[in-house]
Amino acid sequence: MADCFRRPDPLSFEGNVADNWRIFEQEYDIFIAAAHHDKPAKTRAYILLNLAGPDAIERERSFVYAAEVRAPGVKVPAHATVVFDVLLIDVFNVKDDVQVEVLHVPQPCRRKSKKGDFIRYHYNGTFQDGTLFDSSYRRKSTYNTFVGLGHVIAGVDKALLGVCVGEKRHIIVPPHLAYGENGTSDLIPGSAVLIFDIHIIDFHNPKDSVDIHITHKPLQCNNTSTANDLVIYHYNCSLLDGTLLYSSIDLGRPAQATLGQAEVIEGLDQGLKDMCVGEKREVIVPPHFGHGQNEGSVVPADAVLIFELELLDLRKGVPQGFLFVWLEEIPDPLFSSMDLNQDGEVPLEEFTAFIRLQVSMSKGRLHPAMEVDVIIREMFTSQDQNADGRITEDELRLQTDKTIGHDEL
Ligand SMILES: [Ca+2]
Ligand SMILES: [Ca+2]
Repeated sequence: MADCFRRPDPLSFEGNVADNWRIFEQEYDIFIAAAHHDKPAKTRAYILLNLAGPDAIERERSFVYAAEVRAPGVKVPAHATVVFDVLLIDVFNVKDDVQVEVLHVPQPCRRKSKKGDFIRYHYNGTFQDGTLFDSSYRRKSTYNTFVGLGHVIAGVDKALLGVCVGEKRHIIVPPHLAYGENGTSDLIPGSAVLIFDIHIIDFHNPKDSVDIHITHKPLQCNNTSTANDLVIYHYNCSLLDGTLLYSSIDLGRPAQATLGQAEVIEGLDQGLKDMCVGEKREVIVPPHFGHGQNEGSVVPADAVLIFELELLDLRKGVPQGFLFVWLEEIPDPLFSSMDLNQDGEVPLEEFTAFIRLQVSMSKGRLHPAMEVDVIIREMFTSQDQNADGRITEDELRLQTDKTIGHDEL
């Protein structure tokens, strides 16, 4: 039957169609939806000719059709031979399934779509005579839907299963797997065979996690990124069809972010963790770890993103809300350690010298994403409670951080 689904050459014939039925009957066990070919497409009255049993009800329906298209005021006399002028529009068999021709499968194909996935695809929809009835390209927006759950016509729903990202398919959907005998609105006439050329842009499953592929791991990897660290990195962010959305190269400088503090989308935050300097990765971020259903100026709604990452530098961090942490035991007594000249008060210069000394001896760590002088001045200001420009012993307070188990300045 496969050949029956090739778009037929328009088959126009005049004369008594009953004679022509016989011709078809010998060749096909098919239905033909036929139309009066000199009427404009939108006003075509479709009829069904059952070529398997041309003497049955379908013939009566043909007569109704003949009556409908007659000139106004003209009656079809009883026992008249009705002459049809027929153009072959669609050919299909009620037993036919959707027919799928795979035109292109990109390699590698990480995985194939399955029931419950959410898919974004472009398509052109045409009738068998080549008329375009719908196109996502014309709307400049992909069609987005769940697969295999009956959200689209049965034929398309089935043809969207088992596809790869980037795959192109030519699919032919018989009317019983599309809009049936009735069609829909003005767009699809009854009993129409629909042809879709589809291009899969991406798909994901709502249960997908962030997919991390390490593409280069340096031999030396002692220190890896974790929450609160400042990471400095290059990145490209693209859609799965290869469209580049953002690139740190275009910005002219590397990007930076403090991990674990919602400075970047969650998927990127995850993708930048446990990374060592010099490491390269490909990170695939499903929309629920990205921009979700929000349509951005650059990122389409429900889009899967792919990041190519290279970690350039890593500065170990401090817990959220802190400016400085001790890496060793706090000097005891703290105030007299800080009061370098032992005059009973600590002005900003002395405080700065003390903190810088702790950092240079790796006894303490400052917030990695801020200017050192800015942090130290902020720390000083919060300790100098009466704001007279010096810290005294009774002013000094420590802040408790339960996550690292001791008190901090
Ligand atoms: Ca002093
Ligand atoms: Ca003071």
